[in-house]
This record gives sequence, C-alpha cells and structure tokens, in this order.
Amino acid sequence: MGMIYSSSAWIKVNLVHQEKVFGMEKNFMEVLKERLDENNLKKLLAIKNSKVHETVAKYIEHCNPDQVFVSDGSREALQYIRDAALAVGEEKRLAVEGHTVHFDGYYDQARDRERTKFLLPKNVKLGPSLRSIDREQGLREIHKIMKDIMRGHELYVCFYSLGPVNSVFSIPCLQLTDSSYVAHSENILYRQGYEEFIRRGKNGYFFRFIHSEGELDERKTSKNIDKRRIYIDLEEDTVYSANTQYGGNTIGLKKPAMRLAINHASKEGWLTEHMLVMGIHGPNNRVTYFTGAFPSMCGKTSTAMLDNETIVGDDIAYIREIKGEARAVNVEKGVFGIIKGINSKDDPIQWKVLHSPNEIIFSNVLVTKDGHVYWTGKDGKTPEKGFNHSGEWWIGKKDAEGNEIPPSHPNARFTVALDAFENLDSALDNTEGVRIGAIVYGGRDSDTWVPVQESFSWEHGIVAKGASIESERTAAVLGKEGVREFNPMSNLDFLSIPIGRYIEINLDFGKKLKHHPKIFAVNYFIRDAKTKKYLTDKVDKKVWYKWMELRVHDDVEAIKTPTGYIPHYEDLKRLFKEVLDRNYTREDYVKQFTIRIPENLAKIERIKGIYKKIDGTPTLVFKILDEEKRRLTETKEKYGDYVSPEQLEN
Ligand code: SPV
Ligand code: MN
Repeated sequence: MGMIYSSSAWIKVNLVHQEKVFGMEKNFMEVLKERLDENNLKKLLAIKNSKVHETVAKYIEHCNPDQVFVSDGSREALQYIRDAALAVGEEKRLAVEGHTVHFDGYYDQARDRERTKFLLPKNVKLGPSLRSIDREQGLREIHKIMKDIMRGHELYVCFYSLGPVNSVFSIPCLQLTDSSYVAHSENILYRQGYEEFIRRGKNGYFFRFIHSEGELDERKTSKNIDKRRIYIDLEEDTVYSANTQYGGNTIGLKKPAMRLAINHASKEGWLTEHMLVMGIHGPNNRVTYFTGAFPSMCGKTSTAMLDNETIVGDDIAYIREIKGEARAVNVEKGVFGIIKGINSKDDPIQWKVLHSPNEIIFSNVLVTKDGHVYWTGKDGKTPEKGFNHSGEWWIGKKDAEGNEIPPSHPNARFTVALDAFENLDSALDNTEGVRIGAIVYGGRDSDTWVPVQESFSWEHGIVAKGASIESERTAAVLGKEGVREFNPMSNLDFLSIPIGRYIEINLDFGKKLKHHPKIFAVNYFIRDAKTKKYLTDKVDKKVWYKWMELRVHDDVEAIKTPTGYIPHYEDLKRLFKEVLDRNYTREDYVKQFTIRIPENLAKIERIKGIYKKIDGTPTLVFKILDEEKRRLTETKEKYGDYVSPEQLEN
C-alpha cells in the first residue's frame, strides 16, 4: 500500500481485514465518528496508523465506555486526567499541595501471579513455570469478561514511549484504560509518546494495553476481583487486564510491557531486565554506571536512591550492545516505590521528596483526618486511627481472617516522577543510554552469600550469580512471605520465553561485547547463623558500591575465594571511614565475609536440580556450577566448612 492514508480504498481493505480479525459490526471509522467528539477524533486521527484506530474503535465497541478522552500528552491533557481522578474519586486530595491518595481493594494489593497468563498458540511452549492458557480460549474468556465492562466509565486513550523517545531503545505504547488512576500513574511514570506515534506513522510495532478496573464499590475499588485477569498475547503485542487496580497488574507500561519486551528482546538480540540503573561516583569525579537486579522489596529502590550517587532508574532497564559496549536506559521516568520503612535517617532523599509539594500519588497508606499520610516504619508515632486500604482503621483492627491490619499495607507505594529527586542523573534521557560498568545481582538471602563479591567472568557472573538468584518471598506478590524462591536475574515473574533460552540469551549477549561490565553479587540480608541477627546495616551498601566502583577500574586488589573475589579488610576499613565515618572492625568483616561452604554447596545442588528440569538449559550452566562446586569442595578439604577471608588472603 502507498503512503496515502485516507483514501477510500484503504478503508475498504481495512474493513475486510478488520472483519476477519475483530468481527466488528461497523467499520472502525464509523465507530470513532459516532463515539468521539470532534476534538478527540482529531487528536486520534493525527496519528496515521490504522492499527491504532482499529484498536481504539474495537474496544470502544466492546467495552462500551460512556465517554472517550484522547490524551495528546499536552499539559491540558495531563491536567484533565489529574482532575478526573479526583472527580471520580479514585484519588483524594491530601493536605500537601500535589499529593493525592489512592486505594486498591483489600485483596488487590499486589501482582496476581495466579491470574496472570500467557495466551499460547497451540504450537508454542514456554515451559511449566510460566503460566499459560490456550490462546483462543483465553481470548474468548477475557473478551467475555470485558464485554461492556466500561459502562459508566470514561475511557482514556493514552500514548507513551518506553525508553527515551526517538531512540533505538524506544517502544511506542498505546494504553486504553478506564481508570483515571492508572492513566495518571502512567503520566507520572512514562515519557509521553503521542509525538512518537505521529513521527512513526504506521512504521514498526507498538505495544497495546487494554485495561478496565471493572465495576467499582463505594470505596472506588474494583469489585469483581474473582474476575481479575491479566492475559498476555505475545502474538499481537497486547496485554489485557481486568477487574484490578493494583499498579503491577494494571499499569500497562510497567510489568505487563516487560513480558512483551522480553519476547522482542530475545528475538532482536538485546536484553529487558528487572534492573535499576545508577551512577556510582568514584575518585576524581569519575562516574561509573551500574545496573542491578533484585527481586521486588529487596532493596532495589533504596540502592538506586543512595545519597551522593545518582539515579537513572529504579526498576526496568533495556540493555543493548552499541559499538561493543553494553548500554542501558531506564524504560521509565518515574518511581513506583515501596513506602514501608522509609525514614529520615536511612532514606534522606526519598524522605525529602515525600514531604515536598510535588505531584505524588500515595497508594494504600494510612490517611489521618487532617489529610496527612502515615506508613509503617515512618518516623514518629503511629496515629491512633485513620483511613487505609481496609476502610476506617484503628490500632488493633483485625481483618476477616483475624489478622491485625497494619497502618499501611506492606506493599503500599508512592508514585512520583524522577525529576523530583535531587540525585537524578543527567543521563536519564540519553538516546544511547549509559555505558554499563557493572551489573549487580542480589536477593533476600539470610544464610549463603557474602555481602559483596565479584564474579570471575561474564559467564560465571551470569550463571553463578544472576541465574542462581534465590530470594525469600515478600509482600510484592500475593502469597506466603518468607519462602525461598528461585528467581533468575530477578526476572522470573516477567519472563515470556523459556527460562533456558533466557539464560542463553544473557550468555550470548556477552559474546557481542568488546568491553564487558563486571558482574557482582550482593546480599543485604545475610544473618548470623546463631543469633539470626542481620550482619550488616542498611546503609553499609554505600560502601559495597564504592568498593565495586574501584574494582571496575582495577583500583583495589581483592581476595580470591571459591565463589568470587571479595574485598580486603583494609580497603573496606578505609571506605567505611570515608563514606560512613564509621570504624569498621575486623570482627565484623570476618563474620560478614566468611565463606559458608555447606550453604553454598547446598545452593549449587538446588540450582542444578532446578536447571536439570528446565528444557534447553545451556550446558555451560552445569559446567560453571560444577566448577564452583569443585572449588568449594577443595577449599573445604583444606580449611573446613566455614572459611574466614583471612585464611584465603594469600
Ligand atoms: C515490583 O514488584 O517489582 C514492582 C512493583 O516494581 S510492580 O509494579 O507491582 O511490579
Ligand atoms: Mn519491579
């Protein structure tokens, strides 16, 4: 077809096409003309992409909203959505200028793994750990659930870009949602993409997200959560989400988009990772960029927010090879951060932002009568009463299951744009991203890994660190907390390709690089085996990052252990003094950096056991794990089960 867009021949061709694909009763132009007012229609038609128009028309017909608003990303459009969130009651104004609060339903407080599924065509297999449903059946089910689901609501049609606009990284996204809260959140978290859609016309692919919060109760929370579904269609780059409001299920560009992006990345030779991106500031004004993967609620945001360092992103990174270097962008431009535990001492930067007049959506926190917010772990006394995700709340209130309800939900969050932070790195919008000097992997591990160690090579880092992450479960997903879960690269929840293939892609990515980032593993959660007390303080990570930064440039030596290189005491002692003004004792060092051989060996067996069951695991995985096992066994024979770093020093 030619480039002339609005010819009648074009409409005819598409009419036929659309009848085949969608089974719509009217042609999509008729629907759009009927259901959009002149201004909104004009905004939509400025984008010369029939698939955009078809999608909007189809879901207007199918979901049947009362009204449609097309956002062109202008200031007026953003204001319109902010106002709508307040008018509808999905958000309420708080005492501080720009602050609002939103509540999700009592049982809609986290990502719903059970009801998040891939729609799989008959011939495609993803392996048993990725939930799926037959594509035809799933499409029927979700469309049945979504029939007329937006009745009584307004539909917001929004355009965004994942990654900086007009760059090799950017992926345009079309979001349809009837939740003003979701649209508002996305306006804070993502770059506007209306202009990008106009620029691209019908070239290239884009992601589609169709969300409805469904019927709301009197508290404006989704009522029919038994019909909650998040269905992912890789064939059409589309995610459907219904009867839920919680951001991890609904904010299309966040975790829904990650699944679509991992699929594309795997075919196009780049990586989509659950990673922070930050600048660590070394000697002589040197900035070294780090990416870091941690499962949810394991310190990813607090790492990205370290004071005296700079943040590019705290959740999702796209990584591409450009001229032999690994380069990363933040897919987002805002933070959907955990609020629990944020206090003025440990988190000065976040604390300041949360107390300044800014555009912030607080979700599932406690709100007092005077319009102030409180969260578990905040400085000061817990208010006697207030309003939270359970409705009216007072100290000691219990839920239907007899559990005491905390003031704020453990997965309560705040949504704010990154430009509110004084530590924002100037590279946020670099169209070529930042050069990655180091990749860090970490999990919630109470008994195995030392606080920081450097892997021996790209392959060793990918296999023995990234692909071997295990983490004790947190409140970020529905289910029992504390259970140790395998979570390769902290990305398991978001994988849309078989695990073995994903590991292989990570290994292969290294082959393209002329300069390899160093790969480190950290553990912020190591405990004393007897007392069970944490062996490190929350702020100690500042020192680990400074040490890693020096290692990237070979500025300090390290001790070779069976699992990786660890710091010398003297280097840490100096850094603790410089960074935290603390006297770091040899005794603490030895406790923290003792190599726990039985635990490490047991872990290798667990990980090998898991990979043996995974089809397509690269053989290199077993080779590297066996080598690590051999090193550990030899060291054990020489020094015993628990080996102090001093024994390995020479
Ligand atoms: C996470 O849980 O990893 C988050 C929040 O970043 S969510 O949007 O729920 O995924
Ligand atoms: Mn995350």
